[in-house]
Amino acid sequence: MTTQERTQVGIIGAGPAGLLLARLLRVHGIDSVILEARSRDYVEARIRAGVLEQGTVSLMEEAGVADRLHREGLVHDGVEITVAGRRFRVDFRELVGKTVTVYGQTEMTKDLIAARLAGDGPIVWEAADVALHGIDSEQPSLSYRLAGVDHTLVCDFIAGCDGFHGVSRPALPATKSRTFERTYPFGWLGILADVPPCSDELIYASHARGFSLASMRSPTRSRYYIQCALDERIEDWPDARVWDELELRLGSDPPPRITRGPSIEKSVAPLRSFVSTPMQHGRLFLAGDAAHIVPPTGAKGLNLAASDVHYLCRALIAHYEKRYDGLLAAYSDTALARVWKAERFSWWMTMLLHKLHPEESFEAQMQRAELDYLAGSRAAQTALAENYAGLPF
Ligand code: FAS
Ligand code: PHB
Repeated sequence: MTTQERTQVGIIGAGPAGLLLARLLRVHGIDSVILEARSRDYVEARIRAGVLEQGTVSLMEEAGVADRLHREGLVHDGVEITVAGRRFRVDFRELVGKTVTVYGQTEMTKDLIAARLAGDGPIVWEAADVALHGIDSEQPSLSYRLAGVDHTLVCDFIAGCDGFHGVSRPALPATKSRTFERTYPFGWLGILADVPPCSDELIYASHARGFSLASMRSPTRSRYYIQCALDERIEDWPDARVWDELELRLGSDPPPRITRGPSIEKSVAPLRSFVSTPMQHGRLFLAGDAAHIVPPTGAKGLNLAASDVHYLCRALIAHYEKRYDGLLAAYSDTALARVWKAERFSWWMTMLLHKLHPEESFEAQMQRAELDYLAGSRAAQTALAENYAGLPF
């Protein structure tokens, strides 16, 4: 027996993209249903991004879920960059009049789920075998299984917000899709610990031993990353070894006040640049990691999901409120214009700061020259600030 339901927008995925889209649609009176493969506990336990651009903060305000973000988020005017132990600061507020907000993706997800469940509409948790049907028709549908019962959700549009490993992107006709990809020969070992951050702002560090990043989640919770080999095993990195390596890589000018403590999460993530074009076909629209991935060096992944959602939501509102489909037709081109600039910046930051080349190679000299230029050039720092703080939507 199959149970049939109906909604205006069927959303696959309860990550930031799916949740933010659902919330913004609700604010404009548009119904949606979210189908999520995992449990609520699993989704709310994921540790991921930490830096929100002003545009993302504005979308959370528009969605009416920014109260805790404003109470607990840390507004940062800039970042520090350390090169072989020597540190300089890039002042976003002074250079481009913008700031970023440090607020974990985990918290953003919890805020959006709470708003959703307060009456916006259903999130179907642990929806199994989600499949897309009729995306070329005017009445696409999603089938899924829940607790052994087959369901069909008939909708006007499908939003594929199911991340890099989801089922949406493969549903686009392969003959009409092109993918662009760059993988990197290293990963990031991330550690989360309930210790005070070593600095008031983030520190991106380039060092002969490899890249490291000092970030945070709150005045009492720190998030650190070190560049590592792709095949690194977590069991080879006891906490003490991670803390020792961070002290070596984060420089000594002045030495950061690293407070040690037991890790509450430790993992290795690969880095990748990836874009699948176009981001739409028929009544299916991709948003977020379902369509593109950036290396986290530029803190763009979550923020790109937000700008995709901004464009898609604006287009759906025009369809329902004005019967105008021009923005829907232009969605992929509009979103990709911003995606490609963020892909470039994330690739540039990654190539600039990571140990990639033999010490005495020409490429290592070019890296050092670019870092030296960045350290002393207002123009170069303005370009970094403009991209890091977020290009306009
Ligand atoms: P997500 O992957 O977050 O969400 C997709 C959702 O769809 C998930 O809940 C998944 O369970 C669900 N789903 C998947 N397949 C499904 C199916 N078949 N049916 C139903 N549901 C399905 N970005 C940064 O800016 N800074 C960072 O430091 C950073 N660190 C990261 C670390 C890791 C390990 C990873 C994987 C990503 C990181 N990112 C970071 C990027 C990350 O934040 C993403 O950009 C962000 O989660 C994108 O959000 P979504 O597009 O919603 O995708
Ligand atoms: C994080 O806090 O997780 C973070 C911050 C900035 C980045 C990547 C990750 O570039």
